[in-house]
Amino acid sequence: MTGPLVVIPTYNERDNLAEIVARVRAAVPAASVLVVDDNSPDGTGELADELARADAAVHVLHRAGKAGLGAAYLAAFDWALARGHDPVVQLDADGSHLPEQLPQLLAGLESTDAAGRPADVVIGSRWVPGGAVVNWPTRRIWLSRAGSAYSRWMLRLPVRDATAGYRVFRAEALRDLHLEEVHTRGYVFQVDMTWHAALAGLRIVEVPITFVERERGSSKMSVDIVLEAMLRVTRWGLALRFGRGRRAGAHAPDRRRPMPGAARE
Ligand SMILES: Nc1nc2c(ncn2[C@@H]2O[C@H](COP(=O)(O)OP(=O)(O)OP(=O)(O)O)[C@@H](O)[C@H]2O)c(=O)[nH]1
Ligand SMILES: [Mg+2]
Repeated sequence: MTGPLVVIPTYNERDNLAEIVARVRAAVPAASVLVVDDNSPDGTGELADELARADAAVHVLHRAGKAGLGAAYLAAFDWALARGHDPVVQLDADGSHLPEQLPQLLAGLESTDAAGRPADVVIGSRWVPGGAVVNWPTRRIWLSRAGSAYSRWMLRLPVRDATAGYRVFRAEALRDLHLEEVHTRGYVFQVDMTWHAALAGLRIVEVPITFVERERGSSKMSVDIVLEAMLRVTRWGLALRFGRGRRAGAHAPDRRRPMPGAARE
């Protein structure tokens, strides 16, 4: 059981799940799906089980309770690596990430740089030329752009959309980026993963996507989440500048392939 795995974390996505799974399976028939449900009270987990019974390429990881997006993904990465899946895709259940664009993201892995190096990580990006956001209020656009710009500047990240949630990782990249050092569990997890990918010297490529605001179900985004992200990024950025060498807890500098512009001491 190898090949690509699309991980879909869910918390109360009963109205969205069946459609998104069907769209993923239609867009990339070779890809398996792993739904990671945090014991959603609305019955998303039971629905996921039904979908898994109907399609052998659909799997479900049930978790005890809501522990955050990052925790769900870290569990999913272990699951994927243990079973030999490659690459591993992150995709929201709410329809914001179009499965129909997944072939473009997967193709991004093969795009080479001047030295002939393929990508290790592909980010589906709203903020590169060709990227777009549909149905977002202006204030949400600015919040996202500002968050990305701040993270980019603070952590010297080589990406425009540091908070994006639509991503592809080579299995090898997940092994190289020191997941055991990723301690965030909320949405800042996405920035944390970008930061660790950069620290590990991985080649990150951004592919433009059209991001569509959810139509059904409710957002789990809150002021607390935004504040947590700002605080963490500020702390990491300060440690990067003024700490002794690198941020506390960062892994040893075994960067295989140093990347211009990547965060470094
Ligand atoms: N397993 C799990 N999934 C989660 C958790 N929090 C959010 N999710 C899922 O993660 C994905 C992204 O969450 P959203 O609520 O859409 O967050 P968002 O896209 O930043 O916010 P909106 O733009 O308002 O939708 C969705 O598929 C959620 O169901 C969690 O604690 N555990
Ligand atoms: Mg969403």
